[in-house]
Amino acid sequence: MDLKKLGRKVGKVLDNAGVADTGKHIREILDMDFKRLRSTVTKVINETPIADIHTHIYSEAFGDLLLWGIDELLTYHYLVAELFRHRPDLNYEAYWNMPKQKQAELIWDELFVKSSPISEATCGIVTVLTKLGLDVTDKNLNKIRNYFAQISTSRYMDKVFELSNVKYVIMTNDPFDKKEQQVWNKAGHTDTRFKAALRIDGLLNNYPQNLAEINNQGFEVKSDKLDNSTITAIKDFLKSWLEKIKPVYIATSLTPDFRIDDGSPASKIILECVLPVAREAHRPFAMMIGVKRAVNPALRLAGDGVGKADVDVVAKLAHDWPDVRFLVTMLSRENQHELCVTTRKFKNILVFGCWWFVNNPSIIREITAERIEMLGLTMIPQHSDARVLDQLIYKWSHSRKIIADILAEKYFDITQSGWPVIEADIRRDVNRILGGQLLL
Ligand code: FIX
Ligand code: ZN
Repeated sequence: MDLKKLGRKVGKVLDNAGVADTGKHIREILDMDFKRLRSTVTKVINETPIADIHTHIYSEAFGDLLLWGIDELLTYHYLVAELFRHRPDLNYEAYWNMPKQKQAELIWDELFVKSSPISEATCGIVTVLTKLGLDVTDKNLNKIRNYFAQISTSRYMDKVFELSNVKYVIMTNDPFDKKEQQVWNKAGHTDTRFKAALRIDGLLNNYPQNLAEINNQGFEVKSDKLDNSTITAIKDFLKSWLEKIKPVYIATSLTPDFRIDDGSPASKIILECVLPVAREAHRPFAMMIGVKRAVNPALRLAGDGVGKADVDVVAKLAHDWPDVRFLVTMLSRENQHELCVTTRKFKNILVFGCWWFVNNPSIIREITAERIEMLGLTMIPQHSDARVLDQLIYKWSHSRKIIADILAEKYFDITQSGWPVIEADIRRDVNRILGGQLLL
């Protein structure tokens, strides 16, 4: 007898016996075939407000650091890299000397009019425009621009948060950025949809260049040697920014060849400044590992590359600093499996997101399935890395779909072995991995 029929029969008996709830439960359990399960999982994932733990977008208080609208979407560095694939004849400087409007028109023409927008970054823009209800059939960029011209920043921001169902984003806040300093040194910002993260690449990866700035901010640091007084000054610098912006975590990106035991200034600052301060302030330290900056400098932001990194760095830090939480994401596809295994060994590692070059559907699917199989519901499957506000719409629409597919498969597997799965369970689990619970 098939389960559905059995479910209805047993449920009816229980109804008649006056225990309707149990009856409903039984029907729910036995009636949950894959399609039904997937649509329930999809519904729950779409209804769950997302905590987006890594972005490069800002609240309105940060003025023109906040990017939004079609021209910003089109000139996103992912599309700049693709433009030069389509137009190898194009001179880099000629492109950078163009006004943004012209750059956007060129990219629209090459990647959307003369070609089909099927790459992840181009199809993302199609998703944004259609989710906004705009007609793209005539591929008329100026008509699209009219839409953005007639809506205010704050109304559009509300719309984006509503359409993407994101409850808050965590920014990437650079203590060396002059515009950011102006905001934080004055009133700061009050939009609770935007939480802060203290990004310290400038301290670790460009220490000599930022020395003067640290001194300007009133912390006496010396150039060449990281002696005790400089170490103390750097710690005070970090503490002052923790106080000023109240970040959810301290973060940095690291190159593939980064080592924590090579005595380099970066490793010394991490071991003697960052981790002691993070531990004292109960703030996680987020490491985004595997980026090769400026592989092709002519492409500017679009010129960064990737390399396989040494996961032992993560294991050593997690081992040596058991009372510090490490949020870790790695850029290379080849690092993902080893990172999962290492994460199983250290309860103070929290893996998050499919970062940048692995933020593509085929790879998100692979990484997310592997993580669920090895880490269950103790990882954060995705972050958007949005640089343009509107990107929240497509990055979450695309990722929600993939995560829903994989979760549905996993739930289906256990239901087939007779494990009860009800909507409330799914909602609890999804809120855990996407709702920000794991960060608490
Ligand atoms: O280091 C980072 O946070 C990277 O995400 C960025 O540097 C990168 O440019 C980016 O936008 C990736 O999506
Ligand atoms: Zn980023």
